[in-house]
Formats: sequence, C-alpha cells, structure tokens
Amino acid sequence: MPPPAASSSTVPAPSGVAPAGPEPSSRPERLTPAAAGVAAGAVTLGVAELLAAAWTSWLGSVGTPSPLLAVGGAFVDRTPPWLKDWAVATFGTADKLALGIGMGLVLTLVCAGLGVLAARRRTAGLSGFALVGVVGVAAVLSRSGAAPLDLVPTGLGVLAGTWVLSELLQRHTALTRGADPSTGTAGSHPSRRVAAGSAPSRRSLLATAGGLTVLGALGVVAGQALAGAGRAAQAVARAVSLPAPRRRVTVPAGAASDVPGHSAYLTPNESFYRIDTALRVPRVDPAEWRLRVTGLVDQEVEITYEDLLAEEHVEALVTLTCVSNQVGGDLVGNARWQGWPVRELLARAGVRPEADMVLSRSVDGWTAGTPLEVLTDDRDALIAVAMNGEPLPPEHGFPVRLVVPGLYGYVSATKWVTELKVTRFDADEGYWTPRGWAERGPIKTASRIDVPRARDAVGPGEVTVAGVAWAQHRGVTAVEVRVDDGPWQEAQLLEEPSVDAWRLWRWTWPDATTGEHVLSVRATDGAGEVQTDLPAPPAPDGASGWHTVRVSVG
Ligand SMILES: Nc1nc2c(c(=O)[nH]1)N[C@H]1C(S)=C(S)[C@@H](COP(=O)(O)O)O[C@H]1N2
Ligand SMILES: [Mo]
Repeated sequence: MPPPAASSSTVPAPSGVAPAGPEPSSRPERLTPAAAGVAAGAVTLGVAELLAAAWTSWLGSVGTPSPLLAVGGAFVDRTPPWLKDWAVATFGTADKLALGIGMGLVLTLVCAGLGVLAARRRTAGLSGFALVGVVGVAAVLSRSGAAPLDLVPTGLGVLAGTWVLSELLQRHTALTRGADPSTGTAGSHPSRRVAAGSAPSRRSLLATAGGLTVLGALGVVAGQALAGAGRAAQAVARAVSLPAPRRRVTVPAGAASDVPGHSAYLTPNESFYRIDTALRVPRVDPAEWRLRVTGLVDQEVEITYEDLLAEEHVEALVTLTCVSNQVGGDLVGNARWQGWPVRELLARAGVRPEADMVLSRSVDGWTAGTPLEVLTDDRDALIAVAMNGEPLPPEHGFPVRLVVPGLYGYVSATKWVTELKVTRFDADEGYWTPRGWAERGPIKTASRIDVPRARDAVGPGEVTVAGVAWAQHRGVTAVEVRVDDGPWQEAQLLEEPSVDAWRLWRWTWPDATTGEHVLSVRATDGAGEVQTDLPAPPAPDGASGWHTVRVSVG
C-alpha cells in the first residue's frame, strides 16, 4: 500500500544536519527487543553447548547433544549437490568454518526478529523462540546414536533463553510505560517517550543484553573447546603400536621430483585433504571399536582392533580423490596405507552369490556403497589402520577406515568404519546417492599442472612445467602438454611404483616467448584411453576436462 501523501512531511535532512523532528524511525524502540532476542539466543546456546560438552566428555554420550553441531549436521545431510559443489569450490576444506559463520548470522537475525516480535506480541514471540528450540531438539534427536537424555542440554538452554527473553522484555515494557504514564496519548511518538524519559535505564538494559550475549558466546566457545579437549582419541592414536606388514612398499627415488612447487610423491598426513560430513571428528576408542560384517553372508563376523592388528597386513600406495575435486583442484592426495585386505574378511564371513554391493557404515552413520567386485578382486582394497607409517590421524579415520584403489572417496573410503553390510545395489544406497551423486564412482583419468601456477611470471626461454596425473588402478602411460593451440608434446614420466597411485611428470618448455600463454595437459591411462576434453562439473560422477594454466612470459 502506498504511504499517504502526508507522510512526505518527513523530508530528509540535508547531509550533516540532524533532523529537527522526532527521531526518524522507531529504531531505538526495536533495538532493545532485538538485543534482548540476541541475548536470549546466546544464553540458550551458551547453556546448551556447555552442558553438551559435559554430556560428551563425562556422560560419554555417543550422539550429538550439541544443538549447533546437530543442526549443522542435519543441514549438511540435506545439502543438495549444487550447494555442496559451490561450498567446496568456494571454501575448499574451510567449508565447515563457513557453515559455522553462516549459522551464526542466521541465528542472530532470527533471534533479533523474535525479540522484536515478542515485544509487540509476547506470546507469539516467546512461542517462536521455543519453536526454534524445538527444531534444535529435533535435530539432536535425529542424529545417529542419539539417546533421549541428549535433549537435556538443548532443553535447559531453551528454558534459560526463554526466561532471559521474557525478563528483559518485561523491563523494556516497564521502561516504555514508566517514561510516560499517560500511555496511549495521541501525538506522542513512543520512541521519543523513552528517549526523553529514561536514557540511562535504556542504556543499562542494553548493557545487560550485551553482557548476556557475550557470556552466552563465551559459553559456546568454552563448550566447543571442552568437548574437544575431553576426547582422548588423539592420545590413544599416538600410543598404538602397529604390526609389521607382510608386504612393504618403498617409493623409488625416481618417483619423486625436486622441481620447486611440484607435488611430493607422498602427501604428508598434515597436508592431506580432508572431506567428510563430520562437524566434529568422531572419537573412537580402539578398545571399544568393532567391525561387523552383516547382511548377505553365511555367518556374521565381528572383529576387534586387536584382532585386526593380529592379521597379516600389507602396505599399498593409493591415491585418494574426492568426487568434488574440480579440474586442477587439490582434493586429491597420495599415501602409503597399511591394513588388512577387505577380501580376506569378506571370505571369512562367506559372501552369498546374490550380493553385489558392500554398504560400509561409519560410527557416525555415514555410508558408502562399494561394488562387491572391487573389494574381492586382487587389488589392495584395505581395512586400513595406518597412513604413511603412522596410525591414522583422527580426522582421517582413526582407528580404522577403508581405502579402495580406483574409486572416489564417497563410494569407498569410509573413515571410522564400524560395519560392512553385504547387500545389493537394488536394496541399499550410500549416503551421497539419494543426494544427487552417482551410485557408482570410478575415478576419471585426470592430470594437473602444479608449476608454473596461474599468473606466475616466467621465462622467457626455458621453462619447467611439472605436475601429476592419475588414473587409479589403470595407471598412467602418457602425459602430454600443449602451449596455446600448438601440437601436443610428450612429457617425461617419473617412475610409477603403483598403478593405484598418481604419477608425477615434467616437461621442459624450450622456448617460451614473451606474452600471455595457455598451457594445457592431458593424460593417457593404462588402457590407452586419452583423458577427455569434455568439460563436466563434479556432480554427479566427477569433473572432467583438461587443466589449463595461463602464464605471462617476460
Ligand atoms: N565416515 C565418513 N567417511 C568418509 C566421508 C564422510 O563424510 N564420513 N567422506 C568420504 C569422502 S567424500 C572422501 S573424498 C574421503 C576423504 O578422505 P580424507 O578426508 O581422509 O582425505 O573420505 C570418505 N570417507
Ligand atoms: Mo569426496
């Protein structure tokens, strides 16, 4: 509805001159209720997160009593592929931090809005606030491993927050009325009443709300820190002593490169990419850990960590790749893994002939659906306990994960694995499949230029170009580089100790001429198949296309 013509009396003041009339908006009237709403939200979360830390650390809750982590986790579970793509492309492995900041902003706005609503219509506002609490409780109860007791932290937090909100608003109302006893007098702008009558009390009310907000935020930070510190997984991980593998692998010197900026053949554990849906790294005590083989088997089998360490282990060089990796991206890493072949455990259980898939499940309920044949053929599909000679780091799956050569991580590389359900593709599906990702995820042949990097200044003259190429389980038999639209030139391949791992390559650009140039790369796999130039986004089954780098020479 258009404003009545009379409202044009609020002529904007010339810049630098304060308006002469009443304050231009009812902002001060809304500020206090909004601040009260934010304070109530902060107190809710502060109380809930502190209690959740106690639940996790001392009550040993295996669910997600933290409402922030539960809501965040539920959100992650419902992320459509385009959003996951965008988030990974934009934030990379900082996607969890970005999610946290986004949730903080949304919650602040919602709480501020509910505060304003509650100042006008108390019941509606407080009910809205409680409703947000119910969403939190529902999220907590929906997480894997949730027990009824897990709702207590969020429930008590919401009670505390609702009380704070109604208490602050009551004072706010008292102020508003107290400033002008003739409430409802026409012509007296409400904000003016307050501003004129009780600026100091308003200020102290705002200060109280601000103080409560800070306290609440501190509670959240302390809660997260305490929950983290209460986890012993890291210490335990360091204490584990690994058995000697039956077969060891060594990396020949000829597989690695000394070109500055070139990928290391083995990616150090600290810099290995991490992708998972776990907002907090699961804590798994190896003494409690079990791996169960269930489903279409002759007999169910359950093994302990000790049992697993007593089996004959092998080592294997396997390059993991995330299906979300963009062309030229870095969601790929190579490691020396140690573990027990999956096929030996499956053989012990006796797989029924009608089975064609293994649904592996992690302690936090995440699942991957892996074709049975890649777990039973002669490749090194491992129940892995070590990465580059160290027990698995907690964020890479301690104590036990799966590593399967040739498949993207989302259909194979289950971290914190606790169950292998032998099943069928037409009966079960992995976590990402109903979310828009392909049922099967063999890794596409790919190559990447590491140096020079985009927009590096190089040359003129001789320029070293170097990078990696991967076609897991098929191997890389050729890499070619091209300058602008020139002919493809054969790159020098470094040694390939395993077809399951990436291969480093380099090429000397003999005569780089001044100006802008585009370098392109493509690989050929062990079957003689040349990497496709057809560009495809990561969803649904992995990106494709040639990696190009624009450099300026001179
Ligand atoms: N439990 C669990 N395991 C998981 C995932 C997960 O979300 N949860 N993500 C998978 C995906 S998508 C990838 S790419 C690899 C990444 O393994 P990394 O973090 O050790 O590099 O782990 C896989 N294993
Ligand atoms: Mo992934």
